[in-house]
Amino acid sequence: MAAVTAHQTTQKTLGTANAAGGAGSTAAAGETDAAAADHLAAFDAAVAADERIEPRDWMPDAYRATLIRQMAQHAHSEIIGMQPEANWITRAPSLRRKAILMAKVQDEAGHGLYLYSAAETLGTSREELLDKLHAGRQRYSSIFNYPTLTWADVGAIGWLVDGAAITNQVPLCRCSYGPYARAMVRICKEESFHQRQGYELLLALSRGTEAQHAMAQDAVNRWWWPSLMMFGPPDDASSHSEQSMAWKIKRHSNDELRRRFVDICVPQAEALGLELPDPDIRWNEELGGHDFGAIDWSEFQEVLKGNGPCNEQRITQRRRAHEEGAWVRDAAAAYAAKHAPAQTSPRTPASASASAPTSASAQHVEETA
Ligand code: BYC
Repeated sequence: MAAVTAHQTTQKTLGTANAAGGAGSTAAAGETDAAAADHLAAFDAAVAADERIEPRDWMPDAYRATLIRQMAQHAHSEIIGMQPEANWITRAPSLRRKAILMAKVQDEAGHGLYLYSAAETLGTSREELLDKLHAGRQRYSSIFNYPTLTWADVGAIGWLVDGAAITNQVPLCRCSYGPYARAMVRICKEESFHQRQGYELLLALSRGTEAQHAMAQDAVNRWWWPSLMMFGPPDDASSHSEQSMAWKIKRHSNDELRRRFVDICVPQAEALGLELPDPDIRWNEELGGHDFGAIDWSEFQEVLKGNGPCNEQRITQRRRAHEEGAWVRDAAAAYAAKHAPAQTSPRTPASASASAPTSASAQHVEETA
């Protein structure tokens, strides 16, 4: 991939329409070319100096649009990703496993919330993003279009899917856009716990009965290749990487991170006593990493087109959950509206003290009413 500077690439976006709006968007109507050029120069200098771009800073429209696309896709992946694992909550083999799995699935909902909130700082709304997901106009990760056929799949998702997610997301903690980078710090800590629970689950199965070992191996066989696809198309087919890396949204290319992930997994598979389903994996002394077999990119493209094993099921379930949750959103909005005047209207010290909670217990009553 040719090296491109933020300056070279953002030059291309100078003069584009101010589509997204928001506090720090591209050339406001009537802004002179000189002022727009100054903004662009300041933006490029900040990116070059590894400074964070914050919501109220000026940014090129294309930078904003790229962030909204990636962050929305990321948030959608978190909430759709709850489905395959939630499928096993009622059938977890022990109370301990059930409690762990429930906590993990709840964490994924939380990740969605952090990411939708971070995306909102770019001038879009959660409602708008969800509408686009439900209408098929925004994507979610290919990986969640595969079924969870056995309990061992919960382990394979934790080990491989969360493992791939961490490999991809740790560099995003250094993303040039502040709210996204900060959201990723907490998400990565939680993903790390998720990865370990998956590894520990698979280890227990691998060291269990012959049937349990076979179940673990079968799950790894089915999740390995789709996990490699999570990193996105190969570099020469990745339409966004060059620009996103120039803007320091992405810090590494798709192939680079995919190779890093394979290198991490090979010794872990050995320790688990499980095989990775790729006879071509071998150490390459010259590269200082592992070579691995060819990925079936036609399968990836089919999944992206909506033809994966569970695309239909996942989006149908998501739309249904949204519709069935309408009353909760309405109730929350009504509650917020009811309490809004007390929070926003100017008050005299006397009236303020009359309505303010006077003790921790009064505060508790107010929050839970
Ligand atoms: N799936 O130019 P490229 C989790 C699309 S959830 C679907 O390389 P980019 C978890 C791409 O959008 C963690 N589509 O794109 C949750 C683009 O399409 P358009 C999810 C994909 O953005 C619950 C086209 O292919 N993580 O951990 O530069 C339970 C060309 O690609 C995929 C994230 O979302 C894919 N895998 O790079 C358990 C990480 N890959 O828009 C676990 C954040 C590519 O041109 N995202 N496409 O039509 C990223 O880091 C980047 O967006 C990607 C792709 C590396 C994924």
